[in-house]
Amino acid sequence: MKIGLVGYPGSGKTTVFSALTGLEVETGYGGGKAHLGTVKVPDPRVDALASLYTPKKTTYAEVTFSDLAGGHEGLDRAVLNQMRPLDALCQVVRAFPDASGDPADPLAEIEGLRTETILADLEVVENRIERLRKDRSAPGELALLERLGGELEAERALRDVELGPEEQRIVSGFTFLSQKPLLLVLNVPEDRVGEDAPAEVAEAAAANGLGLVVLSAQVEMEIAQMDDDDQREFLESLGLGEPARFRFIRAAYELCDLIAMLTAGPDECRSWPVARGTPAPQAAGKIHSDIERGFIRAEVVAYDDLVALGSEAKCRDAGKLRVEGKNYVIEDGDVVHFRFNV
Ligand SMILES: Nc1nc2c(ncn2[C@@H]2O[C@H](COP(=O)(O)OP(=O)(O)O)[C@@H](O)[C@H]2O)c(=O)[nH]1
Ligand SMILES: [Mg+2]
Repeated sequence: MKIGLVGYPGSGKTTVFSALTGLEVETGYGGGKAHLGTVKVPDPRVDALASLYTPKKTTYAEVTFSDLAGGHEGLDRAVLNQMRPLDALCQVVRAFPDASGDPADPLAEIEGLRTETILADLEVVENRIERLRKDRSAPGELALLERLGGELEAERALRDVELGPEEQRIVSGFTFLSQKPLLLVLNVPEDRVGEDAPAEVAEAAAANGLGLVVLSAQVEMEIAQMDDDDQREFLESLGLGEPARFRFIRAAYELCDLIAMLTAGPDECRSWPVARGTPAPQAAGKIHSDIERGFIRAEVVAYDDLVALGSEAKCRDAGKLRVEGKNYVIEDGDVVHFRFNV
């Protein structure tokens, strides 16, 4: 899963990237390089399992963030095209006055990216329609694209257009930008970290059906560079339980429609990223292809039950340990042992 930090120049993308990854990369207008970094997804459930099992190793799910190159002129085609291979987009929106004193206009940035992605998609749709009208090879696809073209002209993002499974299949090859899951990240001034988003920004997010995370990239970067004790002390002084970037990483993870499958034992406690709706054998295949091939059954306890009762043995006694077959769909927070045979 690759999640892109996108947005206007100077909105704070590279600063957010540094805060997330701990990598020191050049910010500001000199920082025109693309960066990739892998980040652990903080999950208190994994921490709780680790204190229950005291395993040799504790492993969190990971996601990869990319900070796109260039874009000094705004959201030009080169920048938009870099978004195509990404699974999801997080738009960093500037809400702090920049060094030149330029006031922030978060609504204009949100509307700007929306418009640019819709226009880029419309261009792709129109080119394809023209081709299909000439060669008459795919009437079904033509009809679908004409419908999507109408939606885009009416300024609707494709993520808001309902598609059947077959339509979804046709559309998936186009890497439409306005169809990608999108999360808004409002980058606020240092003295507003504890506050809610301004009402008009919250309303814009809600109207577009988008998630919204408020943080200060500057503050998050400073926190990320402190040692653990200083971090804890600093967060307490701000009245915060955890850095805002943890909330952001979890929201970005959920944006990709990933859930956490948990495994626990004396060797390792671990969270595995699994696409929502994955049946047990395929989920087991994330751990090892042998387990998928030789899948017999999954023994499952819900995380909440395990933590409430304190051990798998107690879950078994209380009838909370379920034995599931190959059609079982893994749920978020399932703690699983797979039985298999190779
Ligand atoms: N005051 C303040 N400055 C920030 C914040 N985030 C980024 N900046 C500054 O804004 C400038 C542009 O940031 P950068 O991360 O390079 O933006 P990008 O062009 O979106 O990658 C840099 O000088 C940053 O130090 C913030 O939260 N507060
Ligand atoms: Mg940058």
